[in-house]
Amino acid sequence: MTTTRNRALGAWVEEIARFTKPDRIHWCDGSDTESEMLVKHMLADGTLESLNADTHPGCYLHRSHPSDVARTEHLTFICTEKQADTGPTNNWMSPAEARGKVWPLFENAMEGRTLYVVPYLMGPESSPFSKVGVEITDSAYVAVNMRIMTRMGKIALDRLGDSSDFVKGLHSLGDLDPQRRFICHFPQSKEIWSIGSGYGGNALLSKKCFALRIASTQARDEGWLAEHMLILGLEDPQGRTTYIAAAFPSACGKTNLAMLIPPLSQAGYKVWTVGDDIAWLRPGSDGRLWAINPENGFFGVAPGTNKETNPNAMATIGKNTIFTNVAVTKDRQPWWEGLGKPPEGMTDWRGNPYDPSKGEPAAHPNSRFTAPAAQCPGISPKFSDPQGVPISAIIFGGRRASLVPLVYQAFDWNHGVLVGSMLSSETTAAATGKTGVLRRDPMAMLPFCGYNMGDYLTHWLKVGNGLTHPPAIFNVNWFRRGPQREFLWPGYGENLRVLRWIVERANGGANKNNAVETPIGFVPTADAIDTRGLDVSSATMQELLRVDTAGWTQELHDFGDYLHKLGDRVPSALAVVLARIRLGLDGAAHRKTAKASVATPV
Ligand code: OXD
Ligand code: MN
Repeated sequence: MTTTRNRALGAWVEEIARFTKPDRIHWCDGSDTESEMLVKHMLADGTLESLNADTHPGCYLHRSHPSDVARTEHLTFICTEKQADTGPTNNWMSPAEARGKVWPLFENAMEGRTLYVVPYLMGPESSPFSKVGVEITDSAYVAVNMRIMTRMGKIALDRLGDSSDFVKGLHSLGDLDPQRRFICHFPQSKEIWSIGSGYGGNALLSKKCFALRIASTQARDEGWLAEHMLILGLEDPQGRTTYIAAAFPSACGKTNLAMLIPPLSQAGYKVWTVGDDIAWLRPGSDGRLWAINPENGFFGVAPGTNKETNPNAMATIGKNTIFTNVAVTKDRQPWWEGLGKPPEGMTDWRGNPYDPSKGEPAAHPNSRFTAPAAQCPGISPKFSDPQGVPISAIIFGGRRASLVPLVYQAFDWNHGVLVGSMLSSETTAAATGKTGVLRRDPMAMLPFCGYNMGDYLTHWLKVGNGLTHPPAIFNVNWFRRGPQREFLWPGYGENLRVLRWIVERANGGANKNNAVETPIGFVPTADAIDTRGLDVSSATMQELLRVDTAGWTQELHDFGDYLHKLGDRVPSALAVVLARIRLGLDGAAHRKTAKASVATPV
């Protein structure tokens, strides 16, 4: 039985139900009563566990299967007729192969289970830029997470009306065997098939699958950008707010930056959170780039989150939050590494008594919270603005122990696209077991770009060159280390000092007093970043802002090799900018040698 008058949707649900054979079908309306009913069932069957209702009202714990604890990039496929359209950075499967290999796994997969139809809206309710998706899932946990992460239920069906323009996401837990786990994307038909995982980006199909992989292809076709970016508004003491979008690879502190609380020394400034993970950016009729956050909640990494690193996140997750794979204290409070000394008598993320002597973390390093955006104390008043916010600056950043300065500004849009495409980050121990392995991650979109990366970079050039007032583009690196591997920059709230320089540059144009031109871009002058009250010496500041000519020559050489690997669809305009920067570096190296030879008495 369907509860929709939308013919395309009704027919699709019937087709899937015939094949997957659920015991019952439930159409999600997104109401409180429905959520309470789902939670009650999950508490009864053990999918959820209750948490301390005094300290964490409305919060629950879920433990995923221990083999299903993160996105699985090697099992994630883009399914296009031609492999070249998927490109060298994605796993490719032809639609025919997917039909032969993945589709049969759905047969009878929902026997004994409920099929939930989850209609959802990506973006603010009345925004012309919002899009509708429908996820069919056999996981009630997914349904309640989707209710937090998106505008879910009736609101989406109302928006859809009788249109057949929606992204179809089919998800089943299957048997959770990694051998039978696939996450397939069909950009042409705007479909997603995910089987064998109940976790995060693999299962909440609105997020990485739709809002990035499928949306990036829609954006290419429709002239906009779907990006792995936070969005924030920085309000200055005069009450002017400047909006910034920033792309960082996973595990570089995006949520922390999006929710930054200025330290006391920066009183008068305020950061407003518009989004922490995804931005849909559109050229406006005024020639500027406008951004909406398509999501409605935060799916953040728990470990490392505490009152010092991210007080706003801590306030956000105090109620109505689902915790996944965290540890739990004796009095049933959620716990993770970063919250201080482990209390006695804890249960670890697998549900076993926690034994600290084993040296293993109590919470899984990728344990998460799913929390409503509206609960964030710093949520922007523009969060649900149908037009979104105008972006004045775009920031790229990665985790680099050496070479990359604390901040620099690209010369122009095309150079900014090069800077974004050069984005790279050193992996953390938690992710790979090896520290310091450099992973190239153009625009932080390596796992999320739904088409050929060369075409994607071409599209970036096209969108920016069509803007009369493009955002200024910057690169930041909070993670520079000194000789003892100590961090040179304090990071966290103090990053506001760098944001202030960025906003000043973006708003004031070329103010020669606050930057010097170097071969790699504009770098702050020695005193352009406010370091008052910081334990950062001027020598350290100099080191943080130094442009190491020889190091950059090598970096650009290595990047040239990488661009080559991205294939022949990389835009030649990018190679031209690269050559220009290399020439500038050669000139600087030459001037240095000449100066040295003049200075050295013979
Ligand atoms: C995320 C990610 O979960 O980028 O947001 O991995
Ligand atoms: Mn992300």
